[in-house]
Amino acid sequence: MTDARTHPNGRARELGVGMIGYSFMGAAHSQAWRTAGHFFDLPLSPRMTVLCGRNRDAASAAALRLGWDSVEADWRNVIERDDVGLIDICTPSNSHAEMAIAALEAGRHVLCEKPLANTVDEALAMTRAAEAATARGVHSMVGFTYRRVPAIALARQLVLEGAIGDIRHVRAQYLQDWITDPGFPLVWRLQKEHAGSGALGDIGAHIVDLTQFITGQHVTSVTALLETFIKERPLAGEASGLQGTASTETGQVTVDDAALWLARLSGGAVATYEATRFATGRKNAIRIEINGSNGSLAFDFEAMNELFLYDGTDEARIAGFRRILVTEPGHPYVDAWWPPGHLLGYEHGFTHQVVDLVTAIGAGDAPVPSFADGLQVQQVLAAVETSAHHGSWEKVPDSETAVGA
Ligand code: SOE
Repeated sequence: MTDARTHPNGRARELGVGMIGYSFMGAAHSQAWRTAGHFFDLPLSPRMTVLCGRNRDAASAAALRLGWDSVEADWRNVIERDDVGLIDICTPSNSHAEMAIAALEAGRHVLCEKPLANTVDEALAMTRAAEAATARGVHSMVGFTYRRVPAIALARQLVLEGAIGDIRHVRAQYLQDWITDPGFPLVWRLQKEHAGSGALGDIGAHIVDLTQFITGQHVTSVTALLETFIKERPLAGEASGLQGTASTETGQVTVDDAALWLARLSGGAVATYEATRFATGRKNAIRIEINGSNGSLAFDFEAMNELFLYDGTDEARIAGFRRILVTEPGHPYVDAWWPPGHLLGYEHGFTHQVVDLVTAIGAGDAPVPSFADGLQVQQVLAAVETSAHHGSWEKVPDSETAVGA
């Protein structure tokens, strides 16, 4: 069942949203729910019905700040509410499976932050629940938000149109530096029981999804190494988003600080991946370069409105990487925003994610990336971990086989 009452303005039915979690991702998702319907024509009108957090006082303060109508302290109550048709899961990844499966079984659409889960088994159970729910008209999506950055969506269009020919090389890096200080506390993202893995799942998952999205090829095998540079850190006092205060006691870091791997892709391309939170000076640099038989593409999220295209058919005298400022009305998602050259930012990807999700739900279509797509990324992450452990080349199982198993 979905809550879809007629909107007072008569234009679109309402879609009641219940969001669980309200930290960094919760704030980004709130911005998207607040904004999407004001800039894009949506078939349903999202209503920010309820925000959920275990600490009711903190959740109430967040609801007020972020624009939610009401508050619940127990996520099970959110799923039961008949004014909620969609559950948005913005909690640490160890809680995703239980929440998403319960929500889908209760007939609520689900948007779930990445990585889909902490293990392949959890992701598999979520995918099975999602596929059963789809048959009942209940939809789900995993939040690989960066797909919705206009320059990334344009890169995919160009590759699919054959602008750079056959893909030979994929080079992907996700570089951050927010834990380089050994005094930085042991926040949940550094604990395996909460986060599943470190840089690998938190940011490596994004570059797996992005490279597969842009190229249309999936990772078939990997060989990897993982490194944890700082093995013990002060326990966290207060933590919020990517910040936290340190206590005097210390604890073990149980995840990777950096993950590097080589991969083969299904269409014959070879790839290198690097995900680290120790790239001093790089704040949120998602760098992707793709070399094809006729040209290349290059992107860096720290200049997210730009895409570089090298056209190998250009005369040598004038050949070179061309900087495309991806702010033209004809570029993906851009028409709804500002005049050319008036740049978009980090939060726009989240708004586009809501737009794509609500558009698909309104049309009765299955949104992408699906939980099955999230499972496939999880299988790549698992193969990276196994490879790093054994020093082996690991095949990534075919996710359809895994789901049907
Ligand atoms: C922390 O590394 C983080 O917030 C990730 O969890 C997000 O997915 C990424 O978008 C920004 O960095």
